[in-house]
This record gives sequence, C-alpha cells and structure tokens, in this order.
Amino acid sequence: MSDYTPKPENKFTFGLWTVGNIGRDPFGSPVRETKSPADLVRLLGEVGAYGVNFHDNDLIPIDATPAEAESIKKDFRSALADTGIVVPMATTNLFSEPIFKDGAFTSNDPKVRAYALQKTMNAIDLGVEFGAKTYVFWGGREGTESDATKDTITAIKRSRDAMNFLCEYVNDKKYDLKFALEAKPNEPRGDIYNSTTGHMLAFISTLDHPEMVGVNPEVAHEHMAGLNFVHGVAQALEAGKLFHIDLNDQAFGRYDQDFRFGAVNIKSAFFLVKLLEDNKYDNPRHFDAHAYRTEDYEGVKDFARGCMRTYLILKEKAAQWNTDKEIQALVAEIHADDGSMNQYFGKYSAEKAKALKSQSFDRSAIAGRGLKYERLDQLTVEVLLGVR
Ligand code: GLT
Ligand code: MN
Ligand code: MN
Repeated sequence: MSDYTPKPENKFTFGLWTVGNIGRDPFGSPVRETKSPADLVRLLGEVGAYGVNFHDNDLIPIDATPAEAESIKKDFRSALADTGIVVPMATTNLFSEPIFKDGAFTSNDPKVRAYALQKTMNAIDLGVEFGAKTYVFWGGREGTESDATKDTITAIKRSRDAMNFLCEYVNDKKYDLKFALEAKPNEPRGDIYNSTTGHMLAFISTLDHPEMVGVNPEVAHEHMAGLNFVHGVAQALEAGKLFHIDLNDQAFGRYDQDFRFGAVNIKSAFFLVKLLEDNKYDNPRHFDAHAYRTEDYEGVKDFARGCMRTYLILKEKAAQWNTDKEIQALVAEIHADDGSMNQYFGKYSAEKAKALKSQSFDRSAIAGRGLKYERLDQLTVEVLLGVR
C-alpha cells in the first residue's frame, strides 16, 4: 500500500478563504461558522498541509483598528509557529468592497485606481511580513458587463501602469517577491480582461519588469473558458512563467465550481500532475477550492485531505505510466526518428531551404501508417482505472 501522506516537499498550500469558506453562495446563506485565521492554520496543520495563503482582508478585516490587527497577527503568528505552516503567497482583495464594483486598477474613477494601489502596497507589506515570496493578482472585477462602459484599450493600459508601479514598489522596498497573474474569463463580472493564461502571458511581455511577473493558472478558470488547462500550464512552464498554480476542478460549461482537486476530470488532472512532476515544478501547489456546501468542518478536512491525496495518487500513476513497458514501447514508436530529415531542421539557411524544396515525399505512405494512439490512450485509462 503506497504512502499518500503529504510531505513538505509537495508544497501543498490552501488559502484562508478555501478551508475558511463558510458556504455562502448567490442563493444561500452560510452553512458553516466563521473560523479565525489562527484556527484555520491549526486545521491545516491537522490535515498535513505545508502552507497557507491569504488576501489582506482574510487576515485583517478591512475596518480593524491597529490594536485589533496586532492581536490577530499575534494569534496567527503563534498558530504558524505551533504547526510549522508557512506563508508562501499573499494577495489583495480588490473585489469584495463596494468601492470595487467597477474594478480596481481598471476602474474609470481615478480615486478607485489610486485606492487600489494604496491597498495593494499595504497588502504586499503584510504578505512580506509573513514571509510570502509570491504575490497573486486575480482581476476579480477588472471587466465589464457592457463594453459601452469602459474603453478596453484604456483598461489594458491602466492594468499595465498598475503592474509597473507595483513592481517598482517591490524593488524600491527591496522585497524578495514575484508577481503571479491569475486569469478568469468571467464571474463575478460579465467579462474579465486578460481572460485566459495565454492573454496573461502576452500581457506580461509588455511590462517594464517582465522577469518579475509570471502566471497563476487555475484549473476551473481555463475550463470555464472551454480550454485545455494542461496546454495552458505547459505553455507557461515552457516560458519559465509558472510561478504558482491554483488546483481545483470544474465541469465544463458550469458556474465557477471550485471543487476538490480531481473531483471532476480525472484524466485531465492526471496529465496535469504528470506535466508538473515530469518537469520538476517546484513552486507551491495551491488548492484554490472549497468543500461542498453540504459539509461541516469535518467535511472541510475530508475535502482538504482529498485534494492532497488525489494529487499524490496521480503522481504515483504518472510514475507508473513512465515505467510501464507496453506504454513506453508505444511512446518510443511514436517518437521514432531515423534522422533522415535532420538536415532540414534547425537554423534556417538558403541552402537548406533549397534542398528541402527539392526533397520528395511519399504522402500516401506517410499518411497510411496507423499511429496507435487508440491503444496508448486505452492503456492510460487502464492505468487510471487501476487495472494495470
Ligand atoms: C477567489 C478567486 C480565486 C483567486 C483568489 C485570489 S480569490 O476565490 O475565485 O480564483 O485565486 O484572489
Ligand atoms: Mn484562484
Ligand atoms: Mn476559482
């Protein structure tokens, strides 16, 4: 029997807002009582998590007095010390307060844009105080219901100005902190700017300090857009931009479900874990999800343990796939290369182009070969179903 106990090197983290989710939804009131940040840290310690992340106001309520803030921080700090839980990531709540009803950095109101910058600088200070090395930006309300209301090009420029300003702030303060931008296509706004990880990657390349900024893709958000999450994550990894990842699950075409990791699409979760593990991804594995509304706090623990356990099971399945003889024989066959085309690849030259133009290809012979992908996929499914 394998050991699926989470280890610190797995870097499994949860947001205060994930295990602290009280089950409020647009149609119903809370079903679980609110727990303090310190109590949530203790819950995470009990289930074996490595880290906890927070929005500024998950930790310190927006209207807390300085004395209240100090006392919350003190309790939180001692819960961290008691459990050994660390804070790898922090972020800003730029979406709950009414002032952000039309966005934060992209709001049409300059007072809102300035307040958003001020709030974020304070939240960065708070995150760094607890050791955060990654700072996430999710553009919760950076969007529109109607494009009559905001100029999209202006909104993109405002987003860029905000990121550039905040990168300079981090440099000015000499913080050891990187930014990770998280895309989501819609909800809570009708449409949100920079709606996919691909948009974010393109946007990052236009910043003053692109080296400080990467992405934080979330399974549910790419699935809401109908996209292949594994492909988006692979593109970010290949670009050296996968600074963080939000793991959860989501049925295509549904509301933002934030289900337990692996709860819906086992096959895509498998290829995701395989991608991360094969490529030695070493940043936090953050479960940005919450327990079903049917659960009490015992159910919340079941949820949190389930996220980590499923990840570790899939990691074991990926290792099995990588060493399965029949699978690997097929993989070798699929990637076979006799080197006969080598002279045409690599750096362009006029001679190469000329030689390639005169090469003849037997199109029907090449196309006539069956690729055995059916067999390979079936074997993959059988690994996942536990019959191999
Ligand atoms: C919110 C959102 C998440 C973001 C969080 C960070 S808050 O729960 O749905 O995907 O990662 O702001
Ligand atoms: Mn998220
Ligand atoms: Mn989400």
